[in-house]
Amino acid sequence: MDNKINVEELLGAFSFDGELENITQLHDGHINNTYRFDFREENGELNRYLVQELNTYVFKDHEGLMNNVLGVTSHMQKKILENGGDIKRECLCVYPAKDGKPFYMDGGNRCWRCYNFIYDAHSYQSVENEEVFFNAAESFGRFQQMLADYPIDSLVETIPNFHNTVSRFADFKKAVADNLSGRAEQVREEIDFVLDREEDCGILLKLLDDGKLPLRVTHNDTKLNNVMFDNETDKGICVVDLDTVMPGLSLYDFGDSIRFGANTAAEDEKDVSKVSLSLDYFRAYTKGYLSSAGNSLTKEEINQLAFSSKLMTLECGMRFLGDFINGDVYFKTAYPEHNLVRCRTQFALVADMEKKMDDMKNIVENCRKELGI
Ligand code: GN1
Ligand code: MG
Repeated sequence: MDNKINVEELLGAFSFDGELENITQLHDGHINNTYRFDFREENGELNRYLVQELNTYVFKDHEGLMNNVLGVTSHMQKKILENGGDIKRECLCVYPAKDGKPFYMDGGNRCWRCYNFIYDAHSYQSVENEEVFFNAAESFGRFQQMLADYPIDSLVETIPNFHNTVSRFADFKKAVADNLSGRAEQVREEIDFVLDREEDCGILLKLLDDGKLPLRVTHNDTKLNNVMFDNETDKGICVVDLDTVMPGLSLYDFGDSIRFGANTAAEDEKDVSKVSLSLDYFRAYTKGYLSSAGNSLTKEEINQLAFSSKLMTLECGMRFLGDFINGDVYFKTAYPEHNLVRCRTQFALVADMEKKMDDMKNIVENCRKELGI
């Protein structure tokens, strides 16, 4: 996506209150382009909006996606209001375009949407202490609880087979076979790392097929920076980035959180010796998640929490490596080897989790007992 935006056109497309004062690009995600628009009213009041360009290469069905987002946010807003909460701080709110649609297609066929900007809140790019991660877990657990009674069949799959690790594995093998960028030869070791773990890819899907794991409404992109934390209390107040809310396994959400947050290094750390799984962070997240969502989880879901962390890390690494081999067409990259660096951190983390799998399972078991679940 190109970075130029036609401000005049966007000002005409949505109803903003006040005079435009400032536009700031926010650089959090790997997929969409995000801006904060600041408007000043005559009485001095500042109104901030989150304006986002949806990546339509990644999300082919923008209409279905925005209907999902409208549906789940309305559902959550009702619950938040019933609990006396503040929807503009605890939930994303879609501000429709002037034509009433939840998005706006500009003259260049780019898709835009507008949300409330969550005030007095911040996000984290990495876990700073156990409490932060515990609070993130509580937020994602609560999020799942709020959507537990949402009509799952009304959701479209915004990216088909998003966490289907068997089809991800097949896509990966195809990327290697096609070798569109000609880069496959230089990453033989990384390719073999994935191929050696084919069996892991089918484990959760087999449990789902056998009726041993339930399908739920899940977030599917539970990175730490998709939670907004209150500036005063540092509690997680709002889960954002709802583009991949779809039917899925609770384990996808748990595992992906661990992948990102319990890594002692950044997702794109070049020195892989810094990468490891923090068992303390793993424990903190497990406690937070089980204390908010634990009662509704089945025994088998709890049994698979540790394994799901490894599987989601493997999946993400395989996606980064596949994209590197495809020529960096999916994830935004800041330099040519970026996806390769990212996949190496993921594989180093998988290898460390394999060593620590028994410890991780014991932690889950102890947390479960402690909480009486
Ligand atoms: C993408 O957009 P962002 O940065 O929250 C990706 C996730 C990956 C993540 C890796 C729609 O998430 O699946 O886990 O990057 N989102 C999509 O950092 O592909
Ligand atoms: Mg995001």
